[in-house]
Amino acid sequence: MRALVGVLCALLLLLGLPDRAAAEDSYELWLRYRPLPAAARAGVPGAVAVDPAERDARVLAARDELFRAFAAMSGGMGGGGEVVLGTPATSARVRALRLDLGDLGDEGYLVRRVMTGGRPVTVVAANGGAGVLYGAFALIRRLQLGRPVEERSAPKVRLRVLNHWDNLDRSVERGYAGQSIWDWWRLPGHKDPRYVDYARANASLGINGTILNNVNAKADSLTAPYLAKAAAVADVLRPYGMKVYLSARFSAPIELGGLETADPLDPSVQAWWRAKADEIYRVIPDFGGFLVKANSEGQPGPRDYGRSHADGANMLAEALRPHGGAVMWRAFVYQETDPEDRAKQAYTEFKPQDGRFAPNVLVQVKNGPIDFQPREPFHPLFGAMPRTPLMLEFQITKEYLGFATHLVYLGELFAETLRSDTYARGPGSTVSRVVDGSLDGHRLTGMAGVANIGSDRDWTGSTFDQANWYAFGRLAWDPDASARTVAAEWAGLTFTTDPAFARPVADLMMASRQAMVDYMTPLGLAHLMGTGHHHGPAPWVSDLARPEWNPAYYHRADARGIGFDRTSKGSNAVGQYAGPAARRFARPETTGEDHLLWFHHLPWDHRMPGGATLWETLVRRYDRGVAAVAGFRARWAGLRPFVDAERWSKTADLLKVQEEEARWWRDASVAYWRSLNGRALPPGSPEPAHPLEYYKALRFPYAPGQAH
Ligand code: BDP
Repeated sequence: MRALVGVLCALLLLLGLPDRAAAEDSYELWLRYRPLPAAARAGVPGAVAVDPAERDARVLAARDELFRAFAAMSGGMGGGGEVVLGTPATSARVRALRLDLGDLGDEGYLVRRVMTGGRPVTVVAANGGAGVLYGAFALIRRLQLGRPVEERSAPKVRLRVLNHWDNLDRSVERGYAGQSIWDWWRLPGHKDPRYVDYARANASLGINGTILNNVNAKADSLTAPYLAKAAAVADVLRPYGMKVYLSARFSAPIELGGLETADPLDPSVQAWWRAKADEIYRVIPDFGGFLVKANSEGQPGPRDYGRSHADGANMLAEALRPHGGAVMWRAFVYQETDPEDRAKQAYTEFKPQDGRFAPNVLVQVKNGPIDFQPREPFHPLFGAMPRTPLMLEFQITKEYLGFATHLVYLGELFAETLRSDTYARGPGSTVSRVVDGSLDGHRLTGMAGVANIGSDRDWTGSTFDQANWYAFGRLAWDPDASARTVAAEWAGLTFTTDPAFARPVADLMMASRQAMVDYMTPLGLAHLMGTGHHHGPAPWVSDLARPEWNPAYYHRADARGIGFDRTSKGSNAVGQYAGPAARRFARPETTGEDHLLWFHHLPWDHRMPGGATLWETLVRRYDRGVAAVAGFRARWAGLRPFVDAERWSKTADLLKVQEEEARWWRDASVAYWRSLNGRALPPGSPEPAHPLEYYKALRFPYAPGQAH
């Protein structure tokens, strides 16, 4: 029997040979299986064995992925023995090895080299099918990177999900990579084969769920035809360990059910949601649950009926509970009628509700208190709601960070938030410990990333934006992972492991986020982007209907100074942080440059630690940002020998645009600040290319990704 399996595998290896002539168009992402260097090829396993009775689709998907990878990596010459994969429950061979899988949970895995019957065997073992799948991808990754194959790993966070802000007409809110990959119109009849590749990519990172539709949800996604479409997607994703979730519109009982109210305490509303949940689980038996944006930016919610967020979340949680589903209730709320500092409103609203949420509710909190800016301090809710599982929401798509044009590696932004110390339970109370549940003993934990995926051939609009999807997945698995290690790993998988390439690229990626902060919003400034589309600088805008839609609301600059006073003399947002963090943010001297103008309004002549004035330092930061991008271009030019023409050129083109746009940001911002303070530029700093009026007159009616 075993011999037969071996022959079959060898045959499949041959059939699975990839088309090497295929262009390098970034479609393969980091799953770019290529022949390994000759010396390493012999070490690639030549056969893959699962128990003949194995029925778990995830184990079978793992087997198929290994076939595919080994065939390509070995050039059909794999001789490094056999891989055995499975769980002790379903595989006699795995069981016989009596491996210690005790601490691996449902999704962890063990990859181990063992000798059985005098032959080397690589075993990929786990307690469940998902773990086997993740272990298989880990084995592939390690072979691709030329690392020893043994690894033991388990995710620290339970729900690792993407949030697609995708509309039913295939437009993507804040999407910069084409249309939605969800072809709702042709679903369920046609399932684009791309969904399988999407699932493979996510599974390779351990992402185990996806919310298919925009948080600004239409009720239609909950109608029977759209549930059938979502079910078809779920069928494709299931073998890759991914669950489907939906964004739920809170007023759906009115819009779909014909009820007069969506009041969460109304029995007819509760019954409607119960019936809806039952209906969903009939077509998607492993449905993950609902994501909800309520009473935020015009969305309906429980507050419309004088009820609390907990009332609303718990009502949905009750409908999902019999089926094992969860509610992800977003804390991104602010009201135009509320004069309170926008940075404070989520905390003010949610903190008092700690302890009131049902056990299957997670409150989903953005990384910072405003809105996915190039840099924000961590959200004060982290650490402030010990009795509620808080899920962290990052934005992978770069709405405020140069769309898919600018090269900005977000791994460092993510890691900066995760390692921030909230001090909520004393030193070491990092955001990562809030999120992984260890700080307050939560078992239901989660991390969400607003997806940057679209129908573009390269998925994310640029090759380097793939790294942000990658980094999100790796950090959701292990929030303590190093952003730099992840960057180097991604570069190795995506291009080449040659250290002469991977190292400088990882350096460039790590520097890219600070460069952007410097040329866009240095020293803690935020939300100065163009109205609506968020493309380019518009710090002068101050005439929009809602105060907090105006950049001027955030920078508060005038002839005398700049910055938002969030100390006790101002909005006292610092008071929402725990002791040592609050003390640090309370004074300019201890706040540090990164968040200086976020927390403080300072005179232009304020002396910075190095002796320069705030104004000089600000201009120098803009200059430094522009210079950094020029440096990235030069570095990328030097890396040309390592990269195929197509991917090299597109990246080079985008870097050129980025440099131009960095200069635009710098020039427009400097011109505007100077129009307020009337000061000269520091010596050697160039004049803006155009007068301020030129920048003010620029319009971008067709910028991508706009809400509609
Ligand atoms: C803002 C986006 C908007 C989203 C909103 C959200 O501009 O399109 O709907 O966040 O997170 O940043 O709900």
